[in-house]
Amino acid sequence: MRVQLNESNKSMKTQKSKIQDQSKKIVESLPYKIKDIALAKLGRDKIDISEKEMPGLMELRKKYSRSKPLKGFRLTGSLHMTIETAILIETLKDLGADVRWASCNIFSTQDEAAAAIAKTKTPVFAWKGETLEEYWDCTLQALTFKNNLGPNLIVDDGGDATLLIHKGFELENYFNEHKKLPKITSNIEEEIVIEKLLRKVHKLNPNHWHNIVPEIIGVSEETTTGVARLQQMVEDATLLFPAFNVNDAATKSKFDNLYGCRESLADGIKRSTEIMLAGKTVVVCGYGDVGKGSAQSMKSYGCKVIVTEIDPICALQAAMEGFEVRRLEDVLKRGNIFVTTTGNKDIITLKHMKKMKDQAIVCNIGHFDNEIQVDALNKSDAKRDQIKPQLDRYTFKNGKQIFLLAEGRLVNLGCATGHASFVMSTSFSNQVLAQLFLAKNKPAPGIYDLPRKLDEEVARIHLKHLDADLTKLSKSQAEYIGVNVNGPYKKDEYRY
Ligand code: NAD
Ligand code: RBV
Repeated sequence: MRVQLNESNKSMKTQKSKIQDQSKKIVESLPYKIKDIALAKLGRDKIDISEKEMPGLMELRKKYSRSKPLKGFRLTGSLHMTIETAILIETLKDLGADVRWASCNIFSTQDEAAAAIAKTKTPVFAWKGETLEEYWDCTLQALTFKNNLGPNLIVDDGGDATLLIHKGFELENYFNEHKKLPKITSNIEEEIVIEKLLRKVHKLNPNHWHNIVPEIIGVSEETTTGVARLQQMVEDATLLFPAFNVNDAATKSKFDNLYGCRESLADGIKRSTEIMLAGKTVVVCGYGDVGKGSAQSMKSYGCKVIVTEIDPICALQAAMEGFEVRRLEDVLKRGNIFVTTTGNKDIITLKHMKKMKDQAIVCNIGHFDNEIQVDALNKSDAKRDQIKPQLDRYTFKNGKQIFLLAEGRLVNLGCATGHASFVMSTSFSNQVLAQLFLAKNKPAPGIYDLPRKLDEEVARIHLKHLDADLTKLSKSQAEYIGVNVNGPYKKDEYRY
């Protein structure tokens, strides 16, 4: 999809970057900020092992490490600081980029991965268990290069780096128009944190975001929710730079979201609770790509799976896979485990949790924690006991107890280590291809998709690793079905 920006934003894009005010640093100069550099050896060992499971990234290194197509580009990443991401970072560096990194979730960092990256003198700002203030400080650190310069390229997951820039830009616009800053009116904790941080930046340099935006070539977005945010910005005509939709590459969403969650959901639940899954009733809210993987996973463990959906097509798919399709209200007393996978808000409310049966487990694998009403639960009369980090037990007044995993944040990354390396290799190969596309083409603002041919290339590389033999299409067969012998083999609309 390609959508143009409105006129005012376009003229902004052509403005020359103003001279940076170097006297006041936007952030403290730090080589990195992580949990413990002594974990670097463990991180490096894990990276060495995982590299063998990430053939796509290794192939891209082989292809491009000599020509260094990302040389001269400042690149900010805001994506879970895991072992797989460490291998992505080292690929981007191998291709020449000057990289700074933060995680995109307060619980998803693998501290050993961050340590291994810090050890290579790459500025990384991430540790497991950040506060919200720390999280947004880390995002700002990742976005701020030497002399207060911003990035040329961004790898985003969920859109937080993109959001901070846009909010900062908007605040400066308000100030320029009204000669004062607006009052903070939000009552959402995270929004208040962001607004306060932006006011701190504004005090140091009232033009900081206007200075850095003209030098941003584009962002590549990893996940469904981040893409939805970008599409909203395009509709509102507020998107300030081009964006590449990595999520909707077939070799991303039809693999990572599905097969990745099929393994990492169970990993998160079991590492956290150590519960026997067989025989349990699991309610999976949402039956998109993540929901399909999650439901299949739980079924394979011997669980009885119930699906909730709003979309009749997805609901019918679930029913034809043999899942019971019900409304959440009607199965609160039946479920032992509840998983949200919708990318939507308020899926499991406080009212729902109050009605669940004793010892129910509640978790979310969607990108943001607002799928479950965690704030309301914390403000309710339920008593909270932390059993261990990312495992909380709530006891209601009537003595009934439920468990909440990862405080409602994505359970596979909060309670385990996210997806396995192989499937992240397909996702991250698309990330690298997107970055190469942005750096080379410097496209006009809009949202771009990966050409199907490259998607097929990503799949081809990974097929080799699984010892699979692909059938060769003959010339006459190709003509008969109307495709090229060398692909692409499907039309853009094909859904897989
Ligand atoms: P999707 O759009 O394919 O699926 C979401 C589904 O939820 C849709 O079918 C939609 O109809 C349904 N839904 C929406 N509101 C609902 C409601 N009120 N009740 C029941 N169902 C409802 O999206 P996806 O690719 O499956 O991604 C889902 C979420 O997971 C996103 O936030 C995405 O960013 C995130 N994600 C997380 C991981 C991870 O590793 N944790 C991996 C990939 C994606
Ligand atoms: N995800 N990353 C990992 N191991 O680094 N695991 C999952 C990892 C990504 C996945 O691509 C998904 O779209 C995103 O996390 C949601 O934030």
